[in-house]
Amino acid sequence: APQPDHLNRELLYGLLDSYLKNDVVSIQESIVHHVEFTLARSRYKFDTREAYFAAAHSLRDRLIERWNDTQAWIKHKDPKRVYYLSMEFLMGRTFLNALHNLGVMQPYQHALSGLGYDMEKVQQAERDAALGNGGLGRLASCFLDSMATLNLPAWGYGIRYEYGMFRQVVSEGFQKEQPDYWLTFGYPWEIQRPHVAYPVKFYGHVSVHESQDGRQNFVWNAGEEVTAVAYDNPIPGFKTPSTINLRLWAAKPCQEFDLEAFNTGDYVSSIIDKQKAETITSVLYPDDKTFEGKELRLKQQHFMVSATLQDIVRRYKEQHETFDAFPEKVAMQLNDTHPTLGIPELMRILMDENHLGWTRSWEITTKVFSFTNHTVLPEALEQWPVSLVEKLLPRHMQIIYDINWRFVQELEQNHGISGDKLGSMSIILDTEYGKMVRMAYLALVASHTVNGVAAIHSKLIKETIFKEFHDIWPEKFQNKTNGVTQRRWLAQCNPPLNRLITETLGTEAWITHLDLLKGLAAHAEDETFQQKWAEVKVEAKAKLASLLKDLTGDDLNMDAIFDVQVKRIHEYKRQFMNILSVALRYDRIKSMTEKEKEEVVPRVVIIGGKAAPGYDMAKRIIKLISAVSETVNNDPDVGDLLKVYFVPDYNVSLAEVIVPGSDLNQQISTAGTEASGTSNMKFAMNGSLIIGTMDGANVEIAEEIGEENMFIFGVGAQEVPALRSQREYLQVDPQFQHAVNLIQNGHFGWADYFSPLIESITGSRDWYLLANDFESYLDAQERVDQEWRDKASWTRKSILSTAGSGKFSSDRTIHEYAEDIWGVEPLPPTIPE
Ligand code: CJB
Repeated sequence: APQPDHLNRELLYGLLDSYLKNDVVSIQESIVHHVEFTLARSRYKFDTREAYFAAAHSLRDRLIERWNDTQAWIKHKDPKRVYYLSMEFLMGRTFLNALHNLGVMQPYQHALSGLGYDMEKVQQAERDAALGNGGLGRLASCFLDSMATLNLPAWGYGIRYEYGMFRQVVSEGFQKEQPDYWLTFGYPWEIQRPHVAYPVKFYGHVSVHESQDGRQNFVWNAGEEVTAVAYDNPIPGFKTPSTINLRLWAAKPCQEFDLEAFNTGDYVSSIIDKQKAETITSVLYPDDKTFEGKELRLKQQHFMVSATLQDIVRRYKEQHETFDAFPEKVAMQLNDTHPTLGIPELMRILMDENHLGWTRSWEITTKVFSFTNHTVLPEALEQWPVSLVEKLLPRHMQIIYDINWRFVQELEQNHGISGDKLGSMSIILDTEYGKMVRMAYLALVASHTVNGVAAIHSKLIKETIFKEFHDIWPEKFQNKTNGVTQRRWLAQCNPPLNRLITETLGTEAWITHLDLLKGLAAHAEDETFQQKWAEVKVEAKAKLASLLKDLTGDDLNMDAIFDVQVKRIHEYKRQFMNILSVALRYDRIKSMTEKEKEEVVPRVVIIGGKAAPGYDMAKRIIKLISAVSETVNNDPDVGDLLKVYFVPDYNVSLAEVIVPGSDLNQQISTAGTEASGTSNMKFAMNGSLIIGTMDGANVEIAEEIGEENMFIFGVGAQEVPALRSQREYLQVDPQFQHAVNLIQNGHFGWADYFSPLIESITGSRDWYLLANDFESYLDAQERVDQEWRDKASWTRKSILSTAGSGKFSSDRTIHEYAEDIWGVEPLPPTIPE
């Protein structure tokens, strides 16, 4: 039990560890206590949702106890800390995760059932915290789980959006977005900290004052000020008392600023005006990989980093007199370029508020930041108009100009760079629409390390988008292949498989040392084990089938391959190619005799994912999937040989059912476009076979589990540029043409509506090379069917998928970040003798 030494250790330690008891009766008492006094309901009458809230509050008490101990201990030891700055954290549900990580699943289950509540139903009452779009946000959440489990002195920082990722409703095949007001009934996992609040400034102008020693002092006279209020979310580690913090900021009107306005007579308007501050954190931008350039988004970014840096600097200064030790005490990871404004903000804080000179400030700044790139897609790269940055953050724009000026000098003087090349590396880009700030370049110049998220991606960024920077600073570049937490994505979401693995390995140590899964390989050929493995898969499939039954009323064919593609809808991910092959499969079945049909391997194709609200093509793809689904599922000639479902509102909680229940998963992006992918890792862990291209982390998954245990197809990343330039001369595969014709000829209706889709894959327009890869994709699909016919062989591959997935634990990823980038060490909270 960690506490500073000067406190009364005996008294404190006496309370800790024994204060909140985890026997069934104590837990029941605490649940009932919260029913009565937190929810103010009667203990004689509360429904399942109230049972959830009361149980959540009871568990929250236990989280707070550990959180307090961990934080006091870290403060006492004052190690180097790492801060993970991210505009997105896609947390999903917390209840089950906290129960598992705290090791109190059993007593809570008994406590609830003793009170008359079913754990499964109680847990379903929780809403997802969906403060992220997709891969990037979910990665941040997996990282928090690993940082806590590895006992790292780490915190996450982000925004407490009031509206998270929109709820997707599909009506007549069209996506409709509905607001996700996830806080309606309160969020029991957060602790509001009204006293942890900072002013955040916007607009205004900069004035220069000469100080007595002749130095220039820059003063930012802001035009608007809002308050950032902290909400803390305890993140428990697994099998360790270590509980770290995710601090999310909410915008509130500033109380003190501009009191004059109230005295001008229009009191009510003044109040209403101030309330506008809250809009800054009202909504998550739902665009995955398209830079939008909205002023409110820039405000959000500055709001997040400004509050965060004030908090970090305040914490540092509490324990240190000077900034000398700052780089030895602080590491900050920028999750993509979204928090890059933290760089000029730290410079501003050091220079303008703490009166350090430029050189000292720059030296400190460049030692603390590192940054992760998550995509090479050009449309995702952030470029803010200088005019907008200048208006919103005038002092920051000056600093960015200064950083760039010195950088350009360095390029000229130390690297002999001049002319066009100088312009192409400049942080400021001159365009016909005016000057832009290239955020990735700013992040690169100021960070000591930049990393990609899978080996192939890290190689590509060095050769393409950041080539010129790699030429001068090769030592800055690293790879950190992504990972996912096996706690959520295997141990918790797939209890039968968890039990089988633990029983087979004779230990549950794999839950913290995922490499141990390779021990399963020795059993891959064992028939009895295969039998057990197959039974576990059937259990998981049954859960997925029941979810689909609830959604559609259909009973699924349990002998079918459950074939899943779930991820954001994007042209580069090629859901379109998937549905084209489904259309073809349908057409083939239609032309078969009853005898021929007996040979068909049945499939259930499941596709899910959200389209960015402004992404027209992606929305048309959803409509196409729905149209094919409508035709296929209602065709008596097809029966249960083929079914197609679009699962609406794909989110973390649905993934926790869909991933374990799949036999096959599709990771079919055009090679070189998917930076890593992380669902591929989750599927592999759960024994689902991958059909995929040599893209992102698929490449490393193939190294680990063996290409022969996957269905690899398609062109390689190195071939893509040449193929793109030859697209118009491609001899299109007749099957591809036939699938396209089916859609074009209105076989699934809506031919006109689908014509932009068809155009997008025709001739020279086919940027993502669907036509090139289609034949080889069909071939891989044929191999899938063949393999399914040999149950033993399929199961063997499924076992080997799980066995080979050990590398893809986010524990491994975080360990590498800690060692190679952050220089932080584990600090396990110790229990005193
Ligand atoms: N990614 O989710 C996003 N959003 C972006 O804006 C850019 C990239 C994804 O990040 C994941 C985590 O690194 C990757 O696995 C995925 O390939 C990438 O698309």
